Amino acid sequence: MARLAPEQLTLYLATDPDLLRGRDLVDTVAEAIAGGVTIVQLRDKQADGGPMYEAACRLLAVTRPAGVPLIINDRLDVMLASGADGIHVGASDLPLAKTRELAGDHIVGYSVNTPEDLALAIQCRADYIGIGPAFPTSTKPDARATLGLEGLGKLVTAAPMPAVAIGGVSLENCAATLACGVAGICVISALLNPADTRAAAQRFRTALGR
Ligand code: TZP
Ligand code: MG
Repeated sequence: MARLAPEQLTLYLATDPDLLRGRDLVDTVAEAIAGGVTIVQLRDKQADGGPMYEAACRLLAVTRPAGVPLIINDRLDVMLASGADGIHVGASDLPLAKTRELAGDHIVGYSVNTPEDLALAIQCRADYIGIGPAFPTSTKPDARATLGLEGLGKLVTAAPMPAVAIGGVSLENCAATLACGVAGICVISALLNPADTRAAAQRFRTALGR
């Protein structure tokens, strides 16, 4: 059985505690799912393992009943302990080969910015890749070179696994982004900056036409 259907990547929300501005994480994710988010990543670069584990368990209570996969950023221990659906790592995290080995049947996602990253993702059998940054973004200060639609398109075309575009994806550019061949888009600020995240997700689904 496939771990992840490409349709589940249509609208991917990655969370950021700084953008919640007092809103509850779980309530906000529930709103996002009600608006059409199809997959969620718990992403908190500052959190210790304990609070991140607790957040993952609380999130699973809303993602599981909705059939929405919950992916944990960076922290394989938190994924395994919470029973979340998958893990997303990048070049500076636990090596992808080790992550694949230890994650077993869980979903493994990998961040791709270069053909070399893609080669590793293929070799290590990543289930999906996040290609980016597609556009300039202020959410990730240490983001690598911006790819633009052309760079994104080249990597997508060469990728045998489903891909999402990440970095600066907005309502304005999401249709052109999807036209590059990605299975979906991964969004942080354009879903979390608006006070009404449910409405923002609905607008994305409309703009994507799927
Ligand atoms: N990886 C590449 S760009 C990025 C990450 C985590 C940030 C995406 O955030 P936003 O707000 O959707 O540009
Ligand atoms: Mg990482």
